[in-house]
Amino acid sequence: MSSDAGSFDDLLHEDRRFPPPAEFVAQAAVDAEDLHRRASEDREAYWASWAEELDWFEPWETVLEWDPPFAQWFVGGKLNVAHNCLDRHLRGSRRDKTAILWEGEPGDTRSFTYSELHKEVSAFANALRGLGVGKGDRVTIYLPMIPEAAVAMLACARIGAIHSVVFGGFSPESLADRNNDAEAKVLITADGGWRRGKVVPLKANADKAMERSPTVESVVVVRRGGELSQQVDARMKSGRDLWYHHLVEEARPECPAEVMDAEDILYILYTSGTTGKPKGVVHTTGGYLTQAYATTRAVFDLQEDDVYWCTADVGWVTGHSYIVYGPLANGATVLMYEGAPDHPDRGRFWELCQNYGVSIFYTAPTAIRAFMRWGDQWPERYDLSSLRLLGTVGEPINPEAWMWYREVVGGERCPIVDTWWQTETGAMMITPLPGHTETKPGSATRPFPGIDATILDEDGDETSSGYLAVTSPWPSMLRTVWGDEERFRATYWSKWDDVYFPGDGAKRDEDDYLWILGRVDDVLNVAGHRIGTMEVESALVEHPATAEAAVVGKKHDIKGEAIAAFVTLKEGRQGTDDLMQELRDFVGSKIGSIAKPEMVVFTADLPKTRSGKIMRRLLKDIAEGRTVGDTTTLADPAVVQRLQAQHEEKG
Ligand code: 7RM
Repeated sequence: MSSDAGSFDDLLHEDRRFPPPAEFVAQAAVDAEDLHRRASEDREAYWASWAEELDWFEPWETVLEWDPPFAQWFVGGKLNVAHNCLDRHLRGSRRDKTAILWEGEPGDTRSFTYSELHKEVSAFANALRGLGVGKGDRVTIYLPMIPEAAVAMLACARIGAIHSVVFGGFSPESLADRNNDAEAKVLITADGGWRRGKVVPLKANADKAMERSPTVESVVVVRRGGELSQQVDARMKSGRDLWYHHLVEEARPECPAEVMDAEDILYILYTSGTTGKPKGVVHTTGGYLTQAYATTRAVFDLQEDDVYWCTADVGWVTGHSYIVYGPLANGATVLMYEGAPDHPDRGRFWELCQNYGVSIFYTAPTAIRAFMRWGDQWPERYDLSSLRLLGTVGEPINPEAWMWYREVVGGERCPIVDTWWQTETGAMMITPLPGHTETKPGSATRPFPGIDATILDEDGDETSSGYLAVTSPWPSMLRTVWGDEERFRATYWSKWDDVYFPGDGAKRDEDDYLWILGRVDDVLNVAGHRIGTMEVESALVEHPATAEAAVVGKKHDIKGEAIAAFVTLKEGRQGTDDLMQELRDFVGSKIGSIAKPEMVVFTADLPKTRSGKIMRRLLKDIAEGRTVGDTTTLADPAVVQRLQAQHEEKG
């Protein structure tokens, strides 16, 4: 687990309570009691009533077919996600409502009304069709946080192509792995993007990835502008690379939306697991959109004139469900920001909130802890009175950060929704409803109406402290792992019979509130990003100096967890500071900067059980400076003593 047990006991003694503010109770976007009642009377009819709020070309015949672990929702129904996010809003006054407000890191701005976005998406969808992309083909999207990221996703959805968005911080190698696993036909990237005043060279990375991406036939390049464009211009490979703006200029702006089955795939999103190879989580169309739509409306209490900002990157699931699909299906005005929160200074987010009149703000605990550390003076310098609701996602939030968020950002008036969910769940699962739920700092409270989540022990019996479990299928659940049904079964459905295992530990308090404690598997959560220990280990052992490597998470004040690597070297190699730096950079180049270990410890041996399993628990104790617990199962207990002495020496 990502934190030590002591703090969880403290959490359960948390007795601060925050009832929903009266304005939220009075004007809530949904009637929470009605939702709960309908969900408990007839769960399927309840979800169907949410689905009915969307536009369907043809109605479904059956709400749910459950053949564990395979669920089909809204069977036989036909719809198109882009149609629901765009065309549906063109009939009335939303036509000229702002869909996307965008600000680049350097301060440049753009915006799209729903009708403008519809036109841009349709033109690009035609362009993709022109490149031979059809229904079911895969398209990789490797873009910065610019409007074209949303346009590209929606254009794929419009023609029934399956997108696979790869976070712009991933390395060329990670990008190539994902291109190959999905057998992508087209790659969409940009000349570059801005991050902390520097250009992220996406096209150069894409070029490297293309050296071993044999299935990719065309590379579409968005001109983000800046000094890089000219260099990129010179390197456009004829017959392969195409400028986005040329394609869109030449394309017709009308493009009929493909009629998709409710169970056709909308996207693949790669996420880290317990092996060295990320999994392609598969989401489909009807159920996914229904739950993304429902939770956006209910959890954010979305009202027509809200300005909504989710600070995630579209490269993560939060960006998929809560920047693009959920908000746009609701006809919301979404703010998108390209860059870092501390550029040009640490007030940037609050300046954006003030300037755009942001009313709903959704971010991650790691960001909140960083803001807290930077000091109250930054938020206090700006007028944040437009904010009315705050959200968090990505990892457990400590009560101290929760209280700071409430007081300093939310002016003690904004309810906080702590939303638990995963790439695999597609949409929020456990969360307060702001006009209904009394909140407690650090608890995600209770399941969303229509979600059956509980806590089970190893044997599948209910307990108040154990593993989080989801006991019934839900509309936006992952359908499989791309190309690896066995892994889908093994990872999520083998712990108990027909019950989903999310990989998190949890506790239930006396009010039946759930407290999510973090991962119980070998998945780290570094600054809200999922990284598999095995992924980092595989990268480390690819370095010629490394013999063996073990990676653990180490508690970190801001990031939640930081990566600690224990490395044994090949005969004749010296564990120097230079090599330490080289290994860190090596992991960065293999996976991406987010995976760079913060701490590298060279050791002659790793602590192993007699059957040869590395005892990561002990390494974690060492990394966090704790006295090492039970070592009786170790093959050679002296290894740990040596490591601990070495660690203490270093301080
Ligand atoms: C949306 C997202 C999923 C993992 C999940 C948890 C952790 C997410 C919360 C949380 C405590 C929360 N997708 N997690 N939200 N833990 N409270 N509100 O983050 O696939 O990248 O990560 O994140 O461990 O399993 S994800």
